[in-house]
Amino acid sequence: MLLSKTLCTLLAASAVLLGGCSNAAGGSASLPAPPVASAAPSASPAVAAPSGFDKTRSFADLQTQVNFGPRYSGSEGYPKMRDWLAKTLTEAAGVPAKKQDFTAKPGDKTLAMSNVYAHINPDAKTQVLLCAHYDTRPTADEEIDPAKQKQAIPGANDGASGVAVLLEMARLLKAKPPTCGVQIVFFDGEDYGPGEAEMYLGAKAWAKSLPLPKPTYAILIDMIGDKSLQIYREQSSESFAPEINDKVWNAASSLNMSSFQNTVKYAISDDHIPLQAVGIKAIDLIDFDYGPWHTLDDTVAQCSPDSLRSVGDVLAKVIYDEK
Ligand code: 1BN
Ligand code: ZN
Repeated sequence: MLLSKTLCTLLAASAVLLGGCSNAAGGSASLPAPPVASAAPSASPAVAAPSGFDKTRSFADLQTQVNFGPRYSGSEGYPKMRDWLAKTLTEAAGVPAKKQDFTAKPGDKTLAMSNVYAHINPDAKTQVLLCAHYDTRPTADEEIDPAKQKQAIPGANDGASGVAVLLEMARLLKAKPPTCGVQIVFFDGEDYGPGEAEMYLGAKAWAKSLPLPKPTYAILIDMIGDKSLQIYREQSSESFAPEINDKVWNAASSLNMSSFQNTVKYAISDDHIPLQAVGIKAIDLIDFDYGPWHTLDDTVAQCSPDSLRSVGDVLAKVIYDEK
């Protein structure tokens, strides 16, 4: 069964469901307001200074990935992406990136896949897992033209955006080490498909063997680079780990991030579900109101450096606030 907006797992959150399964782009969302640094100490709570997240470098990482072409196991761009990712993560985090190799059997295929990860500050008591998928969907299922449906998506937002934010996070954490430990994990096979039985393959492999110690909690980011960024609390995250959603939305509020909407909107199946299944408090930050979802129009032109920075600044606040 193919995924579609009308069948999508979405749903539930009836009272707060504002837009059903539609995800028309170009809605009324506005770009996030940049954090304002206060000039002098004051009695009122200061607005936090920007984290140092370099949105230009992060956006360049997004562009680099798209330049590889489609990035699913078996594609030409896949080994280029995987090897670039391991090298770039190693340099960014200042610790060697590792690979968790696994064999996936989607449908009648047998495919080699790899999760790529690094562990910063492994001896800390609190361990936060930050994750994103680096593969891209082999089929543009949401195109209307059947000929286009057979083509692979560019995956600028759905794939490259999450990776771009976490690589820049790794650079931040290297420059200014956090008190907590941070596990950065890039999942393969999230979007293989066509149906959900052939998706979330890297997250399932990770959850099965947990190559790193079980984290205190996990934050997944997916499709967070679009120009009109609006991130709502996701329903499964809210049900399973409301306190982690609270950490994120409190951080967003303290940074005056208008792109973080403090209501539940969608229930999305994603890589956080296999993590939750093994008892990890995992949430998904995702902007599912994205018109070009699973189409050939999921391009760099749909994405914005400011959106990457908004998410990076919020994640940085969450991480640096951990003791
Ligand atoms: C997220 C990005 N997903 C796929 N690409 C997961 C998903 C599955 C989203 C089903 C909606 C419906
Ligand atoms: Zn996708």
